[in-house]
Amino acid sequence: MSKNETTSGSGRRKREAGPSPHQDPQSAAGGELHQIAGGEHAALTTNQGVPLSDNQNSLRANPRGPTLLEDFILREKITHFDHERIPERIVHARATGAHGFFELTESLEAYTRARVLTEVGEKTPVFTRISTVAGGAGSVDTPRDVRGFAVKFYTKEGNWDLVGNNIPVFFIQDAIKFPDLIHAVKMEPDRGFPQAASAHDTFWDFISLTPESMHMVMWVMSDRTLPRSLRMIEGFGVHSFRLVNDAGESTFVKFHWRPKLGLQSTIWDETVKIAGADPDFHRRDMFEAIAAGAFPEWDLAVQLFTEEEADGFPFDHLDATKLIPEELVPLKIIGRMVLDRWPNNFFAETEQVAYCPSHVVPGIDFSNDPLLQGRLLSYHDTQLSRLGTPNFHQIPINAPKCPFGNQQRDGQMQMEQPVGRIAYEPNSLSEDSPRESPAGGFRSAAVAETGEKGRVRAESFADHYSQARQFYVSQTAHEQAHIASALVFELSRVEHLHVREAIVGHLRNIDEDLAQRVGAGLALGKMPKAPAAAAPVQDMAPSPALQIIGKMKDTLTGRAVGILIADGSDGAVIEKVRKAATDAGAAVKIVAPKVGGANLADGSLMAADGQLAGTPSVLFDAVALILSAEAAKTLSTEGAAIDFVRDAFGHLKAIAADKGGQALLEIAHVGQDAGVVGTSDEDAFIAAAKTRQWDREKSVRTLA
Ligand code: HDE
Repeated sequence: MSKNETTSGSGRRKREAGPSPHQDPQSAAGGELHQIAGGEHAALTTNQGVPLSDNQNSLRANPRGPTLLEDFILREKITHFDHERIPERIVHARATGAHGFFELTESLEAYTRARVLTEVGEKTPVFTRISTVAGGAGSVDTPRDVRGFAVKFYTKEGNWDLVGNNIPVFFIQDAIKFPDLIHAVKMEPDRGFPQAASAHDTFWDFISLTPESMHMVMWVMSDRTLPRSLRMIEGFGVHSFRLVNDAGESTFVKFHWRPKLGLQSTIWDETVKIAGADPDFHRRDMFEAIAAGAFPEWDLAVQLFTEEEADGFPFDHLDATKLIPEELVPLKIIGRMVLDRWPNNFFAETEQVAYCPSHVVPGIDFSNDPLLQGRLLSYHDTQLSRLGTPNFHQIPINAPKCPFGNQQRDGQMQMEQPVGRIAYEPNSLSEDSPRESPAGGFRSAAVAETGEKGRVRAESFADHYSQARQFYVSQTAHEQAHIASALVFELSRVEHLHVREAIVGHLRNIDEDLAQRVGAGLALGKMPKAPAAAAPVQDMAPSPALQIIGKMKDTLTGRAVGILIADGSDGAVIEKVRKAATDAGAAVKIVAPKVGGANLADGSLMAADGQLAGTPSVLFDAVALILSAEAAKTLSTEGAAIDFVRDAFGHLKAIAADKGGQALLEIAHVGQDAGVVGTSDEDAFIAAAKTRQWDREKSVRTLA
């Protein structure tokens, strides 16, 4: 093709408008200096500002000859492309990020001088990044995994990063064990798999030799690690931090995020299928919610306690494998976070954002939790490697939104141009160079430290099983069955029998019934001996706040209903069900065998939001089947239709069906129960759609 035949590219196409939830595009595109005379677009240029005449063809010696080395345009473009990737995060590589604000509703003035926690009504901008842990940046959104929950508050006194997880405890007690934990869970080094999965030998081998991980293991095996939406997870700062007031007095604090939509998880079989149906399930959900103005929201709550109170707890709060039950120290809601703006650019913001637990502001300080202490080193170090320069704070997503400055200089990618001859402090040569702030500047809490130096674990960290037991006994029977089944699934993937046995041994220290169920699920035959516990296992009072089912909200807001239609469907029934679900707050999507739509009984054409084969019922919280008898017959040989109804039933979802819909249910051998209702009773459908039909589960799968 000769140059003149070129048709695509920089030519005359308008920029795509697209559904964009951006509300505050910061960057009016550069390049206005290069307007083509009479043209409507800015000129496409090299990075040196040279306008391009042709972006489709490289420079050839002749039309069929070699490409010339002198083609600086080709070289610049390809070289830049070659360097587009930066090292992905060693953990938490896969994520969704969004902008928003934190609004304080309750002052913590008595406890802290941090203005972000004392100025009621103040809206502090935030950037929040929610991640999986084990998988690479291109892995799916829905493995069984912990979710990272990192919030950067751009406060008036500098950036405060609250870098937490959706589980309030962690696997290990000391930072020195972290590289081993992560190496064990990541893909095995000789084979390069499994990706984003803990169900393999090296993870469970490490866990079997690390009894302190047992509490976290209970959480990870629960449906907490299978969230329905990132908008429906809790967040926890995990460690105890300190709040420090004007008088220099400090109080311990644990931070909690509570989702407005309540908690909701998927179930394992559903999660596995979602991964295939939509690898970006969570990212898309957040994008669509923000685009629709249904802004994800969380309350920020704190647990406050003194050193003396902590001394009375039956565990050590400096041990990150322990939580403080809400029944012991109640949660106090102090504000809310709303995520209302999708990033302008995924790489510039979600990828380049650099969180560090060491980023605190005056009035917030650290505790001696040895895991936290290690994190204070790790995150800054990892940013140096990922972003390649100590100037990463100058990248817009990382830069404080308050004035900042010091005498640090130079380095790679220095974007500032300091003026004058002063690059040190103190100095007497400059009147306006930055100085210390003795009154308002950051001061560490004056905590007395005594005792002997040594590589030791505090005796108060020795109890590894009591809170694991408390978590398990606090769950509903359905949730307990899911935990037992998850353990059976994961351990069934472990090739080494001694590792399976060792885990079941630990479970015996947690709950004998759980251990028996898992032992039976693995067909162990003889139950292994429980290892000696380093501290007596205590029976702590059950804490219903640890459940998911107990925290599910009676609402369809944030949830989705899928309506399966085909040629001959009744339009009036479709509209009735659509209205009922929409009125109840659900997002409704029409699914049809062909994306162009279906010819309804009255002859009209109804467009579909999704094609049946590509829009399985796992993408919805409840489904309606509105079909003619003829269509039900046609769909009887359509695997996607059979899976649609079988999965909806198997995943414990409400199903509304008209006569044709019922016929399809029969063809698919799907049973009947209180969650399967006629389309004439919208109220019954909506009520059933707000929950899952938990009692159905025993009729559809064998749980441990
Ligand atoms: Fe992290 N962790 N971590 N972690 N972590 C990182 O920092 C580390 C831990 C958490 O969205 C890394 O920027 C050590 C607990 C989140 O960008 C790295 C230890 C908790 C994120 C790192 C822990 C977390 C990270 C990798 C044991 C919950 C993603 C990339 C002492 C409270 C933040 C990066 C984002 C990321 C180290 C344990 C949460 C390597 C050494 C406990 C949410 O620095």
